[in-house]
Amino acid sequence: MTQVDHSRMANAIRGLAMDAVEQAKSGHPGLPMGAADFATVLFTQFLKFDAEHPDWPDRDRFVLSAGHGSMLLYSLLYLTGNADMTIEQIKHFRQLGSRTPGHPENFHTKGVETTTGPLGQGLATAVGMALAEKMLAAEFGKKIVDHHTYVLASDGDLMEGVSQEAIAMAGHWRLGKLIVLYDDNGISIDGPTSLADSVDQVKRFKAAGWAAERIDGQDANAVAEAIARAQKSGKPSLIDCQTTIGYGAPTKAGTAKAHGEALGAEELKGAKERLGISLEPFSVPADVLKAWREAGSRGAAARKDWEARLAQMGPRKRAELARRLRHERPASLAKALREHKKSLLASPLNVATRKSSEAAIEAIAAVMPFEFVAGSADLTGSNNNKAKSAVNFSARTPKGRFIHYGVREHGMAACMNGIFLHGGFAPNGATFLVFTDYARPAIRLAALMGTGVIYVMTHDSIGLGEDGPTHQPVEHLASLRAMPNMRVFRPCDAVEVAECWELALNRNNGPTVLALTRQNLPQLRTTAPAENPCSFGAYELVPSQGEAKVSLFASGSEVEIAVAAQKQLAGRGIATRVVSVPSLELLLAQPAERQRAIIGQAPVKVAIEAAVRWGWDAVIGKDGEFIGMRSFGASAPVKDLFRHFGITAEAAVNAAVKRLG
Ligand SMILES: Cc1ncc(C[n+]2csc(CCOP(=O)(O)OP(=O)(O)O)c2C)c(N)n1
Repeated sequence: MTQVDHSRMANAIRGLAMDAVEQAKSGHPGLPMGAADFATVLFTQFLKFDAEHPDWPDRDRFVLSAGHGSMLLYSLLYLTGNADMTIEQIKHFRQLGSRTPGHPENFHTKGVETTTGPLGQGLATAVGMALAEKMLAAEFGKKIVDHHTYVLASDGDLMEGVSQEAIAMAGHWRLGKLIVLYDDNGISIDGPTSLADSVDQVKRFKAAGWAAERIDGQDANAVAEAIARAQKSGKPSLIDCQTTIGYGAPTKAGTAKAHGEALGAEELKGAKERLGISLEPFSVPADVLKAWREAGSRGAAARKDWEARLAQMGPRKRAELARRLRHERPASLAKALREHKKSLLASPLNVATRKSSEAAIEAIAAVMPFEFVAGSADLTGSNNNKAKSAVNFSARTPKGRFIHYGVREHGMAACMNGIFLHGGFAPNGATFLVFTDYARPAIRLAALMGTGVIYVMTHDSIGLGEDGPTHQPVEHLASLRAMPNMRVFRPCDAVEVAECWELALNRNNGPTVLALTRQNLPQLRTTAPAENPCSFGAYELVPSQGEAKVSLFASGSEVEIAVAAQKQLAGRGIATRVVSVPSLELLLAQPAERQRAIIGQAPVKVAIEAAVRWGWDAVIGKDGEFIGMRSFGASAPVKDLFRHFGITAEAAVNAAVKRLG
C-alpha cells in the first residue's frame, strides 16, 4: 500500500472540485471542499467496492444526496479508477455530452447509484436501497447479500420534509446497515442555516430510532471511529459531521459564497496555496493518485470471494437471483395472467377496478412471491394491493413483502425508487390518485431515471363519490401523462386490469401509474387476444355497424358510458364505434399509421373522461367533443355526481347528434 498523508488524499478531491467548477464557471465547490475529509475516510477505509466493477451487486452503495456537490462524487470516481470517469470528463464538468452533468445522473454515469439534485430525494431513496438489501439478504442469505448503504446528506437534505418520512421508516425498520454522514456546515444558499432552522438533528434522528452522534467532520480519526461504531449498531446511524463549507478557501470558507459558484482565480490560488495543492489545474501528484487507485481496487478480493460464493450457490437459485437483478419477470408470469384472463372470460368480474386489480395481484403474487413487493401509504384496505398470502415486512420479518409505509406517500415513492435501483424486486406502492401530488418529486425522478416502479392509484375520479373534491383527482391524469417516460394506464374492466398489470410489470425502464376505480364497473371485454390490446394504448372495443359516423373514445369507468352511448346512437341508426383508451400517451406514441387506424376516420369524435380535457385534442381534434370535468368535483353519491357534471351517455349522444346536424 502506498502511504500518503490523509490530508493530501483529501486535497486531491478539493483541487479537482475547485478546478472543475472554475473551468465550467458554474457548480458547487463548497461541499466537496468541506466533505473531502470524511469522504476520503469512507472511500479509503470503509466503502466496499471495486472501481473496475461498479455494478457488482454486493457492493456498498454510496448516495450523494446533496447532488449539487456532484464534483465530490466525480472526483472520487476518477481518483478511485472508475474507467468511465477520466480526467477529460472532469475537465468537461457540466458540458453537453459529458459524464459529469451538473447533478449526478445514474442513467448517465457508471458508479452513480441514483440521480440526486432535488434535496432530500437521495436520502429517501437510500432508505429503499437499505430496505431492499435487508429483504434480499433474508431471502438469499448473508453470504450473497451483505452490504451497507452510505449517504452524504446536507443541511438542505435534512430540512426537506421527505427526510422526516425517510428517517421515520428507516428507524422503524431498524435498517442497521444504513449510515448517513451529515455534512453539517451550517450554511445554505441564503446564508447560515440559523436564518431558517434550529432543529437539533441528532435529537431528531434519535427520536426516530437511530443511533446518532456529532463529531468533527474534518478530523479523519474521529470520522473513522464513528463509522466503525455505526457499522456495529443495530440501528441506522447518523454521523453529524461538523465541517467548514469551502474548507481552505481564504475568504469564502465558512460562508455561503463558497456554496454555489466558482471561487474565482485569486480565491482559488489562495486556497491551493493554503492547502498545499499544485497550482497546475487538474493535477494530482502521482503518489496520491496511486494511493487513491489502490483504494479503488481494495475491494477486488472481496468481490472475487463473493463470486466464488455465488458459484457455490445452486444453479437454480443463482439463475433466479441473476434474473431478478436484471429486472426480468419469470416465464410463469405470462402463463399465470393468461389463466387469470381465461377465468375472467368464463366468469366475468363486475367489480371496481381496484378489486379486479386485487384479483390480478393474487395471480401475480402466486408466481412472484418474493419479487413482488407491494405496499400502501396507510390505505391498504382501500387500495386492495395486498395479496392474501402476503406477509408484512417488518424489522423482525424481513422476508415479508408487504410494506405498511404509514401515511408517507412521498417517502413511499422515493423508497420504491431505491428498492428498484438496488435490484431484485418489482416494487409497487399504493394510495389515492389525488395524492400522487404528495409523491410527485419522487415520481418525477422515477420517470427521469427509468425505474420500473408501479403506482397503484385507486379512487381515480369523481367516481369516488362522497369524499368530495379534496379527494377527487381532476387534473392528475393529464399532469402525469405530461411527464416524459411516465406511463399512465386507466383500465376499464377486469381484463384490461390484468393486461395493464402485465405491461407494468414487464416495464423495466420507466414507471407506471395504474389508475383504478372505487366504484363497480361491468366487465366489458369478451376476448383476451394473445397480442395485448392495451400495449397499443387504445383499441376498438366495439366496432360500428357500417362506416362509422361517430367514434367514441373513453378510458376507465367512462368506457361503460361510451358503450351505453354507442347503443343509443346505433338505435337511432348512427353507426358508432367505441375505442377504449387505457393509455392516452401510449396511443400517441404509436407509429402514425397505427394511430390513424385506431383513431379512425369518423367525422365526429367524442372523448369521455371524468377529468380535464388536456391531452385529448390530439385524438379528437381541437373541434372534437369532450365530455368530462371543467372544475373540481363535489361531495355526493357517485350517481349524482356523474349526472351533475354531465358525464353521461345522454350527454355523449347529444353532443354527437348535434355535430352530425
Ligand atoms: C428540493 C430542492 N430545493 C431547492 C434546491 C436548490 N438548492 C440547491 S443546494 C440548496 C441548499 C444548499 O444548502 P446545503 O444543503 O446546506 O448545501 P451546502 O450549502 O452545504 O452545499 C438549495 C436550496 C434543490 N436542489 N432541491
